[in-house]
Amino acid sequence: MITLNDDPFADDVLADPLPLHRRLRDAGPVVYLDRYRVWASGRAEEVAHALNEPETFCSSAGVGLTDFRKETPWRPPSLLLEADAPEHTRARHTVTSVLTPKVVKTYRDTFAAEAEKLVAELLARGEFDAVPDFAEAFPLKVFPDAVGLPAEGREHLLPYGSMVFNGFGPRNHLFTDAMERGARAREWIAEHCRAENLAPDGLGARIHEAAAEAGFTPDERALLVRSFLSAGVDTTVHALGNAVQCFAEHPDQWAALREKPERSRAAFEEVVRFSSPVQTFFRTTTRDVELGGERLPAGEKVLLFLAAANRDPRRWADPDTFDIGRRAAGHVGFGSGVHACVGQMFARLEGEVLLAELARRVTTLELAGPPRPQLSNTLRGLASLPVRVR
Ligand code: OVV
Repeated sequence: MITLNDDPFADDVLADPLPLHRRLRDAGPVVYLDRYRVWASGRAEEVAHALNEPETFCSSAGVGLTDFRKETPWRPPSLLLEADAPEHTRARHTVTSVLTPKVVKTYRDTFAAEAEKLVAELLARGEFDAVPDFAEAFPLKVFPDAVGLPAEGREHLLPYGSMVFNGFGPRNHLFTDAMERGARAREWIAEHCRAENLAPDGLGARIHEAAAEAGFTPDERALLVRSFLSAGVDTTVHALGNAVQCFAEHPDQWAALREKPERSRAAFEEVVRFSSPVQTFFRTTTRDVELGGERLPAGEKVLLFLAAANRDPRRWADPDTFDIGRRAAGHVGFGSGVHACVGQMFARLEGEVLLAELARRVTTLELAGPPRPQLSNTLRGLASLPVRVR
C-alpha cells in the first residue's frame, strides 16, 4: 500500500493543485491518504473505472468525505448525486426527461442575446474583473431565468453553492466560513425549490410536473429542483472564469479562437479538461474490491481526482498544454457513467455561446493584474481576474 501524507484540502494545495496531482499519479494507480484515511486515485484509467462501476463505488454514502452511514450530512441527501440504483435511476430519468437536447436548444437564442449584451458592455468598459463582471454575471442571469426563479434573491445562489461544494470536503475553515456566509441562503433556496415560487414556463416547473408524473412527493420534487440550484451555478461560473484565464495566458490559443469562433464549443471542452471546475468527488466501496492492483476493503471512501485524471500523461498527449485544437472529449470533468453531469449540455451551451461572442468581438484579451484563486474543497476557480479587452 502506497501511503501519502498530503492534505488535498489545505489552502496551498487548493490554490495550486497541480503539484499534488502529479505526485498522486506518479505514486501509483491508487494510494492511501492517511490524514483522512481514504483511498485516492489521480490516474485516468482508475478514475474512469471507479466512475463506471457504481455498484461497487457507490454514491449513496455521500460523494464527499462525510460517510452518510456514520455521520449525518449537513443537508438532506440529493436524490440524484447522493443516491444509487434503483432510486437514482428513477430520479435521473425524471431530470433527463426535462433536460433533453431539444429543450436545451431552445435556450440558444436567449443565451446569444445575453452574451451580446454582456460582451458589448464589457468592451465599452475596457478593463474589468472577469470573475464578477463576466464569469458570474452570465450564469447568474441565464440560469435562474431558465429555471424560473424570481429576480429577487439571486444573490443567494453563489453562497449556497459554496456551502454545497465546500461541504464535500473536511470540516475545515473553508466549510465553516461557507456555512456562516450561507446561513441565510439555505432558507431562500428551500423556499424557491417549491412549485409555487417557480415560474410556470421554466425548467423548475417542468421538473415538478415530470416528477409528479413519476410519483415523487412534493418534497421530493423540490429536492430535484434543489439539485439544479446546487450544481448549476458555481460550476459554470468557475468554468467561464477559468476559460478567460486560459485565453489571457495563452494568446496563441486566443488568436486561434478569434480566427475560428465556431471552435468555441471545442474550446470550452478543453477548458473543462485543462482546468476542471469540479476537481474531485468521492465514492464509497460496497464490497472488497481490487482497484489499480490494490485491495480496498468494503465501506471505504475513495477520492477520485477528476482534474488529475484529465492531465494524466498515460492518457493524454502533452496534457499540460492548453490546446483548443485537441480532441478533449473523453475527459472526466463532467464525470462519467450513470452519474455524469446531467446539465452538461446546458453548461456547454453557456460556454459555447459566450466564448463565441467574446471571440467575435474582442481582439486583445490580456491580464490587467494577477489572478487570485477562490479556494474551495471541491472547485477550482478564481475569486478575481483583472483583464483588459479591446
Ligand atoms: C453534481 C452536483 C453537485 C452539487 C450538488 C448536486 C449535484 C445535487 O444534486 O444537489
